[in-house]
Amino acid sequence: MTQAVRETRTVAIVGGGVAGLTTAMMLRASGVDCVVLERRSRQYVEQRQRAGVVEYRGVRMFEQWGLAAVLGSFPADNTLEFRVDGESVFIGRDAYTQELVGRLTPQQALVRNLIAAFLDDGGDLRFEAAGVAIHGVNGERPVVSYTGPDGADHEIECDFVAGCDGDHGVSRASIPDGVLTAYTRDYGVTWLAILADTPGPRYPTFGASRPGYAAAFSRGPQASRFYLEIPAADTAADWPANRIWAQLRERFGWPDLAAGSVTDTELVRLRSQVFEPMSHGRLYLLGDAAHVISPMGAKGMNLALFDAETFAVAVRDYARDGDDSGLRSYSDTCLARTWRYQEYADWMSSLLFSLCGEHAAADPYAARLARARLARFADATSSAARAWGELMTGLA
Ligand code: RFL
Repeated sequence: MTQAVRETRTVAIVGGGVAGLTTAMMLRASGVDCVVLERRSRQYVEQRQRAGVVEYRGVRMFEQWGLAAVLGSFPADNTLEFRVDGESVFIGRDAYTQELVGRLTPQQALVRNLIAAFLDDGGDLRFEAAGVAIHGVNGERPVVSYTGPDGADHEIECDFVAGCDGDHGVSRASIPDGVLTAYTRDYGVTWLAILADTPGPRYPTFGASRPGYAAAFSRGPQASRFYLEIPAADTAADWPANRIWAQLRERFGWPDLAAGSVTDTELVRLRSQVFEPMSHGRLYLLGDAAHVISPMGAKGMNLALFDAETFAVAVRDYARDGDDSGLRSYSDTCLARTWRYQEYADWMSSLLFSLCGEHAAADPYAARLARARLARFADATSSAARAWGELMTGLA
C-alpha cells in the first residue's frame, strides 16, 4: 500500500464555492497559508448558476479587500417591482436604498473570477478531490484526507478546517450527533426555477395573482431567471416551455413577455434551515454548510460572503497577534446576521404567498393585510422603507 502524501497548512478549506474561494482570497491577502479542496471539476463549478446580485455590503467588503475586480461593473438597482393582480407596486425607492446599490454579478461569474484571481496569485486550489474526510477536529491539529484525480492519497494537517462544502457536504456531517441543533422551516411550497435566454425585466419582479406566484430576475443582457410556484407533485417534465411562458405571462399580467429558449429547469423546495453553533472544535462551518435560506430573500450567497470575511479576519488576528477572540465569537457573530436575513426572507415569503393563488383564496384577510404592509414599504418617505432598505443593502 502506498503512503498518503502528508502536508501541513494553517487552514484547509473544504469546498470551492463562493464561501470557500472568498475565504481563500482573504486568507492569502492576510498572509495566511491555505489550501482549497473542491470535489468537482473547474468547468463544473464555473458553470453552476444560482444567485445574481452581490448586496451593497458585499460590494463594499470586496472593495475594502482590494478585490473589487471579481465583481464586474454592473450596478444592481435596489428597486423591486411587485405586480399584484397585474398592478405594479415598487419598493426600494427611498433615497437611502437607492444610493447603496449592489452589483449584478451572477454567482458563476463571481466563482469564475475568484478562481482566476486565486490561481493567478499562486493560490493552492485542487479540483476533483474525492472522498474528502475530516479527522480530529477536537484536537490541536486536525487532518483532512482526500484522493486526488491521479488516485494518490493526501493528508493535510492544519490548524483550522473551514467547512465550505454546502448543504450536502462532509463538513457538517463529520460533527458528532448531538452537537448541532437544526432549526428548520419548510414552507410546503415547490418552485420551478427556470433559466432562459431572454432579456430580463428592468427590476427584479414578483408576480402575485390569482393563478399563483412568479418571479423574474435579470442575469445579464440576454439571460433571465424565473420562478413559478407549482404543485408539489409536479416534475420538470410537466412544464414544457410553452406552458412556462403562458404561466409567466398570466401571473405577471405581461401578455408581451418575450419567450426565449429555456436553458435549465430545476425544482426547488422552499425551505430554510440553520444549524447552531457554526463551529465545533477546530472546524468552522461557513455558508450553506451552516444555513440554507429560501431563495425568496436572495441572501444565501451574501450570507456566505459575510461568513467568509468573519472567519478570515478571525484566523488572521489569531495567526498574526495570537488574538483568538474572533474565533471564539465566530458562531455568534454569523448567527446573528443569519437570523436577521432569515427573518427578512420569511417576511418576503409570507407577504408574497399571502397575495397569491390558493393562499390568498384560503385566507383573504391575510391577503388584505399583505397589501397594507406592502403599501407601507412602498412609501419612500416612510421609516418602514428605510428599515427594509437596511436589510436589502446588508447594512442592518
Ligand atoms: P456552494 O455554492 O454550494 O459551494 C459548495 C462547494 O463545495 C463543494 N463540495 C465539496 N468539496 C469537497 N468535498 C466535498 N465532500 C464537497 N461537497 C461539496 C461543491 O461542489 C461546491 O463547489 O456553497 P457556498 O459557497 O456556501 O455558497 C452558498 C450559495 O451557493 C447559496 O447560498 C446561493 O446559491 C443561494 N441562492 C441565492 N443566493 C443569493 O444570495 N441570491 C440569489 O438570488 C440566490 N438564488 C440560490 C438561488 C440557490 C438556489 N438553489 C441552490 C436552490 C437560486 C437557487 C435555485
